[in-house]
Parts: sequence; structure tokens; C-alpha cells
Amino acid sequence: MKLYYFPPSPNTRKAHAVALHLQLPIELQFVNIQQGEQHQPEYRQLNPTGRTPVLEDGDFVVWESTAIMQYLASQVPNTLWPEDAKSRAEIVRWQSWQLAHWLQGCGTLQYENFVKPLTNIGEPDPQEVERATQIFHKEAAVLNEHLAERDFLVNNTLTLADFSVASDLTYAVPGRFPLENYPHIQAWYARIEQLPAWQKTAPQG
Ligand SMILES: N[C@@H](CCC(=O)N[C@@H](CS)C(=O)NCC(=O)O)C(=O)O
Repeated sequence: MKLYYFPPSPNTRKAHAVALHLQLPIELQFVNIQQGEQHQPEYRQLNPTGRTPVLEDGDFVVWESTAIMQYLASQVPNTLWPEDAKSRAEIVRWQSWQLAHWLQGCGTLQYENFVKPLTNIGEPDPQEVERATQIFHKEAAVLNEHLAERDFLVNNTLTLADFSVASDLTYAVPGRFPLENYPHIQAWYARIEQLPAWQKTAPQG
């Protein structure tokens, strides 16, 4: 299996961390999205949306990080993606929430407070920061409450749900995410940061 990836990306991180955690043999192919490689015709044949990551397994190709995670975790028996329907529904619930809601606040704060200064494309837009901060608080309150009595999101054990939701905290510090009043999120994320797969996929430099 070959993972086309862009290491600084939280979407890449989710998929790559699952492969590492399960010790799956994967080949890595760097796609330099800063140089526009995602728009090359050969790459667009793999993913017509021109985004990373993509997984290629023989003549099977899948894009969207969540689908890649599920495909990877289906290769071997494991507790990240258990067989039973209720566990899977709960995991997909959190993965759906991450893509639809959690990312809205986290992604915008990451962009405004971290990516813009880093790439010299302007100052953070205060209105966007305020809008994203409100979304962040609304969603973080739900996550914090859920984690108050558990160590992990589903089945009280590490699952794909944790990798998905944790990915958006990759840049929590430089993105100035207001996590001060969410002790259970902080404690849970500290547990995720202990995982070798999470440490190995941390952005460099
Ligand atoms: N929903 C997609 C999002 C993928 C995505 O936005 N990837 C970004 C990197 S974080 C990308 O490749 N962007 C390149 C571009 O938009 O040109 C997923 O979960 O895989």
C-alpha cells in the first residue's frame, strides 16, 4: 500500500498514525502541496479533488482521510476499528462530528493564528478569529463533557475516533486554541501524545 502524503497536514497525520499504530507495511510518497504537486494530471487521476492524503492498494485507490483510516484499520483485527456495529456507529459519529463541526473552529484558528503568519499571507482576521472561537467553545464543551468520565472517546479504549478528533489539535498551541477551561480534553490529548504513532507523525521543526 502506498500513502500519498503531506506530513504537516492533520489529515495526513490521522491516516499515517493509524498505519504506524497497526504496524502496517506502507510506502510513503511525499506530495508537495506547497509546490502544487496535487494539481499535476497524474495526481488528479488518483484524487480528482487535488488533495492529500490518498491511499493506493494495488489497483484500488481511496481518498478522504476518514475513509483511508477505516480501510487501513480493516486490514488486520484490532480494537481501533472493532467489528461490532454499535462501536462502529459511535466511531463514525465522532469522525463525522470532527469533519463537520470540530474542524470548523480548529481549522480556522489554525489558519488565522498559525498558517497566515507562518506563510506571510497577512495578519489574523479578528472577525474570523472571533467566529471560530465561538464555534470552538460550543464544540469543545461537548467533547470535554464526554471525556469527563472516560479516557478515550469510544469503548474507553483507543479507536479511530481518537485519532480523528485529536488530529485537529496538532496545532493547538501555535493556533492559540482556547483550551484553558477544558481539562478533560487536555488530559485526553496528553494521553494521545504518549502514543509512539502520534509522536512519530508530529510535524517537524
Ligand atoms: N476532507 C479531506 C481534506 C483533505 C485536505 O484538505 N488536504 C489538504 C492538506 S490538509 C490538501 O491537500 N490541500 C491541498 C489543496 O487544497 O490544494 C480529507 O479528510 O482527506
